[in-house]
Amino acid sequence: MRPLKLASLLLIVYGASASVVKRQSGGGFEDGQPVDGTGKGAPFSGGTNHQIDLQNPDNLGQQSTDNGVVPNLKWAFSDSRTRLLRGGWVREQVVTDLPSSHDIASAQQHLTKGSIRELHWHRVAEWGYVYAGSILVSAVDENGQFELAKLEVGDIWYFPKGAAHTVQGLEDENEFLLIFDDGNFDAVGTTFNVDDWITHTPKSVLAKNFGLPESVFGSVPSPNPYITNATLDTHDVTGGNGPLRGNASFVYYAKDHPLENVPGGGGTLRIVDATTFPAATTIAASVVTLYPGGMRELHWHPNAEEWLYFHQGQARATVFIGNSNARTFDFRAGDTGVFPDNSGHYIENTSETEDLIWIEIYKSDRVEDISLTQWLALTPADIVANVLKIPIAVAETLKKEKQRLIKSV
Ligand SMILES: *[C@@H]1O[C@H](CO)[C@@H](O)[C@H](O)[C@H]1NC(C)=O
Ligand SMILES: *[C@@H]1O[C@H](CO)[C@@H](O)[C@H](O)[C@H]1NC(C)=O
Ligand SMILES: CC(=O)N[C@H]1CO[C@H](CO)[C@@H](O)[C@@H]1O
Repeated sequence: MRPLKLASLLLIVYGASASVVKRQSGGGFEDGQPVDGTGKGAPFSGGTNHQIDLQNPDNLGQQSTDNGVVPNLKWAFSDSRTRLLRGGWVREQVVTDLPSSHDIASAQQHLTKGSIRELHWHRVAEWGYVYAGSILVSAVDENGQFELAKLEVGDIWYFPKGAAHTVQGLEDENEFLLIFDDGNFDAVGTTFNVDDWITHTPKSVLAKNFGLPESVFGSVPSPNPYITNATLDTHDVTGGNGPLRGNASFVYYAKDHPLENVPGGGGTLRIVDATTFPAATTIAASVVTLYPGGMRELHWHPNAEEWLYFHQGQARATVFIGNSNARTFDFRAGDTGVFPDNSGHYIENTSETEDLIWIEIYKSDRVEDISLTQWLALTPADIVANVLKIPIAVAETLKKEKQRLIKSV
C-alpha cells in the first residue's frame, strides 16, 4: 500500500511540476517548440517561423529514431514564385529548389477558359495530370501523326521528348500538374516556344519556308507571353498520317482502367506506367488515396528515385538512406517531395478525418517496389527471427502478399 501511494504521489508531483515547466518554457512539439518532455531540448529564444514549426514537428526533433544527416527532401509550391500570365499562372519546382530531385522537375499550371499554353516542345518528356476542370491537348509526332484529346480530372498525358504540343483550358478554371523527366528544367535548351522561334528567324526565311508574304508574321508577339488568353473555338484536325491510336496514343483516360488490388484495404491506388499507358516510357506514376489513419507500408523502389506531389491532406514519412541516417518529414497539400533512389520509407496519413491524396512519379517505364513485410515473409523464418531477434512464430505470421496501403488498426 505505502509504496503505491508514494508512487502516485510522486507522479502527481512530477506531473504538476512538469506542467509548470511546460508553461514556463512554452510547451513542446505540439506548440512548435523543440522540447521533447524527457529533458531534451529547450524552447526557441530567437527568430523562428512559428507557423512552419507548428506544421513540421518532425523538424523539431519529434522522432527519436531520426539520426544523422539526410538532406532536405521537401519543397512547397507555396515557396515558388508564381508567374502571373494573361489567362492563368504557373509555379515551378526545379532542381535548384529541391536539389535531391535529379530526375524530375514539376509545375502547377492554371488556364482560364480558352487560354492556351502556347505551341512548344521540350528536350525532355512531359507528363501531365488534370486535377481541376478539363483541357484540350494537341500534339504532333515525327511521323505526322497527331493527338487531339479532351482530358478530364484524373486523366493523364505524356509527350515524348521533342513532341510538338499545346494545351488549352476548356472549363472556366482548369489546373494540372506538369512533370518533366529532368530536374534541371529551367536550363537553356530545354523548352522551345514557337513564337520565340518565329521572332528570332529572319522574315525572308519565314516567307520562303511557308511560301507566304513576310507581312503575315508581323504581329507574332515578342517577348513570348507563354500563356495566351483566347476565345474557345476548337477546329477539328484531319490529314497527315492520322491520329495516334491505341498504344501510340499520348493520353490515358482514368475511366478506361480499373484500380489496383489493395490487399491492405487502407485506400485506393492507380498505377499508370507503360503496362497501362504504353506511350509513357520514361515517366511512371501511382495516384494514391490513403484513408485517415492508413499507411503506405514500409518499402523501397529498386528502379528509381521517387518524386511526390501531395494534392490533399496531411502526411508524415520517414526516409531511411542507410548508414543509420533517417529523417522524418511532415507534408501537406501543395508540397512536393523526393525520396532518394532505393531509400526505405513509409507514408502515414496524419489527419483524423481527411483522405490523403498524392501522386508518385518515377523516371522509368515501370512502377516497382519491394515490400519489407513481403521480403521478410518470403525469407526462411529462422533467419528472420535470428537477425531481428523476434520469435520464429512471429516471423511465420508475416503477410506474404504485398499490402500496399494498410488500414487504420
Ligand atoms: C485577352 O485579355 C485582354 C486584356 O484583358 C483582352 O483585352 C482581350 O480581349 C482578351 N482576349 C480574349 C480572346 O479573350
Ligand atoms: C499494347 O501495349 C500493351 C502493354 O504494354 C501490350 O501488352 C500490347 O501487346 C500492346 N499492343 C499492341 C497492339 O502492340
Ligand atoms: C484517424 C487516424 O487514425 N489518424 C491518424 C493519422 O496518422 C497520425 C500520425 O500517424 C495518427 O496520430 C492519427 O491518429
